[in-house]
Amino acid sequence: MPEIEPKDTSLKSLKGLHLWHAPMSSCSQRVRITMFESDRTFESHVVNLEKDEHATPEYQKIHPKGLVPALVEDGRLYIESIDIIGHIAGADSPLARVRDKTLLTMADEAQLDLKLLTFEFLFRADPPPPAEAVEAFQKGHKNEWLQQFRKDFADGFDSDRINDAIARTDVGFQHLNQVLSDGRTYLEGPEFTLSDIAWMPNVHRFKLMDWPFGRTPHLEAWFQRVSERPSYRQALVDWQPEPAIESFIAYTKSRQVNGSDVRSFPHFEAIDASLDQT
Ligand SMILES: N[C@@H](CCC(=O)N[C@@H](CS)C(=O)NCC(=O)O)C(=O)O
Repeated sequence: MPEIEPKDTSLKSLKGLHLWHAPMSSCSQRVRITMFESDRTFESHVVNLEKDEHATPEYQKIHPKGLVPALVEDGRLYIESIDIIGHIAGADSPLARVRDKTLLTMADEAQLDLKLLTFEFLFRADPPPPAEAVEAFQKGHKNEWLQQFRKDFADGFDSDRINDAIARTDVGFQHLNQVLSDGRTYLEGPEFTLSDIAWMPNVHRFKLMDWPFGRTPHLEAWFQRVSERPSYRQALVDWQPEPAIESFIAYTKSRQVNGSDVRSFPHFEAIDASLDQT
């Protein structure tokens, strides 16, 4: 669903590119990388997700699901990060030379597992929000799926749900590793494209959890290459608040010490056990 009719009709009079985004949201990161790689400048509207600014009536008039990112170009509103990056790059650009969109669709579908695992393995580092903030979010945010997700997070996710998300994420990364195993430089071949951009934030995110990327060496080498691009620093790394990253790293270490990190879940335990037997 790339373009939608704005409920907030004032958006129709905006000129140029306007992006509603959040510093550490993976969907926003891929949009900013595309902006940078396409040499586009935009007016930045930061939505503070930690302060639940996406639960305000004003923001939900911009994005009907109350999510980031949202893009307005010359009065036309676009949501869904994969559609947005295609729109920014333009159909005829080298970035858009993506053969069959499989890897873009996979990146889109990986979002829910990335979200669950981010909340579990990174955001749990923060103290739980005060009761008033929880109530205000539940009252204000109209996205029922997100309301339920927040409740599940507060109650503690079921360990099978976490393990299933880990297993699906691993299947995705194994697939990318397989694609790259023919020695290609980028996911679609010799050229850097939107497929690379779509996956850069995901690999970056899982590195914060100390995901075992040693099992997918071609993917690891690809990430090393793409993370040397100026867009990675300027559109992703430079937007991250340093204290948040330090807290994630410390939290990941603490879960490793107490044996509750990503690698301790049955999916990886089973793989490690089978490797021990070979
Ligand atoms: N499929 C959507 C997903 C958008 C989405 O889930 N955005 C996240 C950030 S990456 C968000 O707004 N999360 C708010 C929350 O978790 O409360 C897209 O690709 O744009």
